[in-house]
Amino acid sequence: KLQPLRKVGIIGVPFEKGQKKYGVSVAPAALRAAGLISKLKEIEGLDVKDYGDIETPDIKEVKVDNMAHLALVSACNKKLSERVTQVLKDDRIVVTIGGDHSIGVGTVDGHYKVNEDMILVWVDAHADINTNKTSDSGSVHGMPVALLVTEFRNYWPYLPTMDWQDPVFSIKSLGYIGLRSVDNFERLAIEKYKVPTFAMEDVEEHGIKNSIQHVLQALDPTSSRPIHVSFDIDALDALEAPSTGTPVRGGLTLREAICLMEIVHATGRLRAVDLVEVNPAIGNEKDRNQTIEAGLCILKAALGFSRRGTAPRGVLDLPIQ
Ligand code: EXY
Ligand code: MN
Ligand code: MN
Repeated sequence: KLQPLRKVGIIGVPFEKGQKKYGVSVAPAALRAAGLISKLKEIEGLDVKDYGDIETPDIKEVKVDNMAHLALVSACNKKLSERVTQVLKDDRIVVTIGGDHSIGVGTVDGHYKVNEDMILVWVDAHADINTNKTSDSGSVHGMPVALLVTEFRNYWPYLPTMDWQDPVFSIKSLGYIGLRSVDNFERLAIEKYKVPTFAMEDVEEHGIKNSIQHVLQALDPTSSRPIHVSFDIDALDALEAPSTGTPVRGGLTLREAICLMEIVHATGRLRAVDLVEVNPAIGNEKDRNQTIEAGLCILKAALGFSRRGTAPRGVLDLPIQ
């Protein structure tokens, strides 16, 4: 049986070539400057180690139809995957700070190599399951799920530079929460493969608590499998997290996101969490601070911070005069 882990490893990924806007690459630095490490260390009993940033080498681009910067995306994710594997082998929960959502390829690939029975909860306004044939934008941050799942093999052409990544993760181990901007073929994929999906109207109907519980139950009825949460900050309503590249109104509140993460934490089976698409270069200072603060709250909830507060350990009374 999986035991709760109280050790975490942080990886920063200053990468933004999976989409077109400047700024998502500065998120790891901005989150660190906002006290990410020290705030996580304040959580009772949590051992935090910073594994630093993944640097992407300067390499020659390859040409693939409707797929921008594939060689760079690939190089970054290859290094990231190896680092994620290392952190998990060190017996730590891996916390990856993006970067755009194309880095989900590396985090899930690296996690799968350690825990083949992992389940993946993709929390996002978008489904990120386009192929280069179905994508309107050609941006790889809209494609990571399609690259990862073995059932999609035949929908892809040969992808130069991607030989290191053999898609072995099954779409049967994937669930979605927060969707509200889904392309036609993405919806077809969700229906064809019966992906447990709580889009915003489903969250509306069932509440956030039942939504995440249903997804976890559907993917893992015996409550025994390691959990990976890939959290795109644009899952939050654009009013709560304005500094992001593809904002969509009508999303989760920060309270709902915290609640979701608290439930995942309570399982004791969280092994990997990604926080992606924070873009400190979008909006004004208030927008930036609000978005970063929301990101920190979400990570803290995932790692055991309690809104109820925590009494000092082993102490039975207040200090006497
Ligand atoms: N579905 C659209 C596309 O493929 O271009 C939008 C994708 C946005 C992806 C973001 C960050 O989650
Ligand atoms: Mn995304
Ligand atoms: Mn998104």
